[in-house]
Amino acid sequence: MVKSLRHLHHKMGPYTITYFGVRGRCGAVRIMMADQGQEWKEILVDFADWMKGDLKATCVFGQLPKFEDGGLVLHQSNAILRHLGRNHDAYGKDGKEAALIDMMSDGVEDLRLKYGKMIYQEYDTGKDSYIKGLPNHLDKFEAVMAKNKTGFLVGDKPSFADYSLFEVLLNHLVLCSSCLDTFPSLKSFVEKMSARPKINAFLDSDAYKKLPINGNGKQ
Ligand code: GTB
Repeated sequence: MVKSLRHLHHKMGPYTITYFGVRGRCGAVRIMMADQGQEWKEILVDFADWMKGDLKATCVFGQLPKFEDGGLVLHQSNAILRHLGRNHDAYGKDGKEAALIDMMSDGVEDLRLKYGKMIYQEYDTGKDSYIKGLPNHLDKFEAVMAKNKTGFLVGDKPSFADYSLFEVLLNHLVLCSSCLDTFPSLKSFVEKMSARPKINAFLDSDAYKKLPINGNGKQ
């Protein structure tokens, strides 16, 4: 057992993130690595450099983030989160939990996409109606969180879906500081996740605070 764990550990890292100087699609990845006590290297890419196209040409889907785990090169932020989930035992205790975690992660992705569309395409005209419609999305997560009773979406410890939900909720609290007031389980989830010592230290670091949430300065 000890041997196989050591073997698993040996396969991890060093981790490197290559991304623009924003939280964006790496916010949850960074919070998860911080909470798992994992160190990583950051390569921040200037958008003007990116526009030259050389790095883009090497990216599987022509986009960042790029994540490296030793010789493994990954793109797609949710694939990165799942990989970290497998590496750090944050992907459920069995196949059924893993399936539920996938479901919740896809639900977070749906919310992330709506948020991104509002931020990048219709901030000035769409922000108010987005905030008005938000309870209709948040209540689904509230119901799952309230039903599970452990303080996490699935099982009794954080999964990659929890880190993703936590990060998207932090962004929504910046958009609308009262958005969780009617969702006690989500509010307590954010408070408890924020208070986890390694997350608390990371959220308080310059490395985190210096990065804007989004690439266009809207939040
Ligand atoms: N599904 C992919 C994932 O989850 O990883 C989506 C990745 C994605 O949208 N990447 C964007 C990208 O590479 C950056 S995130 N865009 C460049 C391109 O397509 O050529 C959003 C974003 C936009 C702009 C900045 N910025 O200017 O600093 C930062 C982040």
